[in-house]
Amino acid sequence: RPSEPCFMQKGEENAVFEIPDNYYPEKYQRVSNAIGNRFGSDAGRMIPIRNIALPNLDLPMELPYNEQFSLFVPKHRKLAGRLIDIFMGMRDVEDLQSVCSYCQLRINPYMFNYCLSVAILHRPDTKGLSIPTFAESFPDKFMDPKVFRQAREVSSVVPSGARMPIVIPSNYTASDTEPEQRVAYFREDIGINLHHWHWHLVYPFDAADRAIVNKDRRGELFYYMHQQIIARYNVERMCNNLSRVRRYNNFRAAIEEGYFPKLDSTVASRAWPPRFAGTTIRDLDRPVDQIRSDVSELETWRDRFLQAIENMSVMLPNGRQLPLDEETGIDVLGNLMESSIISRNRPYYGDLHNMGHVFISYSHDPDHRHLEQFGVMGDSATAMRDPVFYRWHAYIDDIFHLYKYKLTPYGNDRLDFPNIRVSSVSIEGGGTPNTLNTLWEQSTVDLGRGMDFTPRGSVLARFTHLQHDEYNYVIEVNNTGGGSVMGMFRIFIAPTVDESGKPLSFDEQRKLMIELDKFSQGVKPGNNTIRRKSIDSSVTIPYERTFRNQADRPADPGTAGAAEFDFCGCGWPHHMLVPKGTTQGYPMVLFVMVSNWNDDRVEQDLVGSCNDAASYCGIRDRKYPDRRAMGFPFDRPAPAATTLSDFLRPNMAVRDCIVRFTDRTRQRGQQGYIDSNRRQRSTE
Ligand code: CUO
Repeated sequence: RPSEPCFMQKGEENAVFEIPDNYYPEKYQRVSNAIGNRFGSDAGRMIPIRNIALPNLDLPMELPYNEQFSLFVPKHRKLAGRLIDIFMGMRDVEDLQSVCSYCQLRINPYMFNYCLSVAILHRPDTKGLSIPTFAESFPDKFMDPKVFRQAREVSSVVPSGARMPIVIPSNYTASDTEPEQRVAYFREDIGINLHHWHWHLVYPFDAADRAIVNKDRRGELFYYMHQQIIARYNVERMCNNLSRVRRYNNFRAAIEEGYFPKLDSTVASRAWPPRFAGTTIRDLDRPVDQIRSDVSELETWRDRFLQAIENMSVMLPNGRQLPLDEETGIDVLGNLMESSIISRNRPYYGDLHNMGHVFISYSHDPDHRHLEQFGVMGDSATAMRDPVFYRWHAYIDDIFHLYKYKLTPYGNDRLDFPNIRVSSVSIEGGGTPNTLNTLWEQSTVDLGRGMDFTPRGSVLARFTHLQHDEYNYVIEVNNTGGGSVMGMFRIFIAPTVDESGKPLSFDEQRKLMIELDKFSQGVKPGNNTIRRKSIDSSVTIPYERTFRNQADRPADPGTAGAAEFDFCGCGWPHHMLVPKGTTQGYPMVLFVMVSNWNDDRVEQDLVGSCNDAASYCGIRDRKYPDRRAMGFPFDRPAPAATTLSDFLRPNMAVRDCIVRFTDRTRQRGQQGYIDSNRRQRSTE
């Protein structure tokens, strides 16, 4: 679309750029006037684009316009790195606008969107600029293509004001015969996939400018954010009568799980390839992607990791050894594993995690004989849909755990908080105490921006997702010291029994601990009752931020909420804070620990930065706001503790609670329910 604006101000959705004729690709130059007139007719404001001497774009243009783009493919990474440099290097916003206008119809749209997003996020003069959420720009990565056919019909037949939302079916990728389908609501959740895409946007692993990659504790955050995904997924599986995910640790064995994504790429005009059950990864030789790698290479890299952990030291390129200490070891391993450009030795430890994605995503066509592109595992916006994502990341996670097993367990000096006693923790909500309630909810998202049809205007689609009733944590803390102190409150939840109903050992349970919240709070001498709302979680971002619905956007375009950009789009979607539970009530244990904020705090100014989902995403331009290891106190084993109660100290407390799921559907913004049995299950 020649007029698609790169940088418009809020409220200027109708603005149209006046693009110099020579910026149009040759095939359009003769008709550029007609194109300008067509889009200009409903324009609110014409914005002239500066005609500048353009940088050399040959390298990024090597990726064909109509192809998929993957950060995991080394060649694509190289092209994207170059384009990010170009965008970062433009003198000012006007010049950036010019080069964007030129790129718009020439550069692969997925790569263009990614690189521009990274640049906007990191250029000092564009921080705070708003760009459309990825689900609006590329809805084809998130939902059933049938929706788009309907959307086209709706948009051409029904006037903008009278359009009813299109219903996106849930549960459409497999039948109930496939047990994995029981957790499809998690894997295919739009908010979860958006979070994952945003996370990798905020923490790119490749760019010529090291500062973009070299963020505080980014390797450790790679480990922790994905560890939490696995913990959450495992709990979700256990709620659905499935066992915890099996690691994909034998690269020669067939992958039992198949996945048929039922997504179409509108850019590539292709369906995303499926992976049949029982597929084995094979040696890759795809000259078109400049990939040539044998499965044995993955095994070599894996063995070197295991060796490094065994020795607790990493081989450096100069032959010296770098000890993996307890402070920074996990960060070093995370950067080696992903692997990012700040890997301490990429030639030796290779590209294990990324190439795992690549091998799996090309397993249906490893030598390109069928001219197929990669499967969903190749794209951070779609990877979490596939059951194998969790098998791969469970394996990656296991390697990190091997390192954690080598560390000295936390002693009282690290766990205690003298004079602070947590006498109880509980949950209060609308109904029964210590009960968390979950249900289905229907919400709307605007597809208008990602649909290339006329007339323009919003096209709302309605989708169903898990939701919970909001609740409060109530924590009773007694301070027997002489003065007020600051405490860091760490709240987790985990299942109590395993798949067969047996109580979980401490070591199993700690790996299933889901972080729910973390906050600092003053504790005065004597008894304190602390109430904390679930909606204030440090893990999640509100629904409005995940989807940035037109309807939900703040009314005043000048407010911070409206202007905050994609860093703030990173955060676990709030509607997925609580696992689904079961209709009978799934037993879980809530845990709270108060640690000494004086030991944990990081001195920094947080004014103006979006810091409300810091647990999994960190804080923009700041240090990770907690000095302890991520996942503390459950990141290390505690051999002395057989059960969670053995582990407890006076400054910790637990509460048995249940998560009760009700199979009903609520409309977002309404209190009432509609009966699930009457829920519309398809768009037909
Ligand atoms: Cu997020 Cu494998 O790192 O997908």
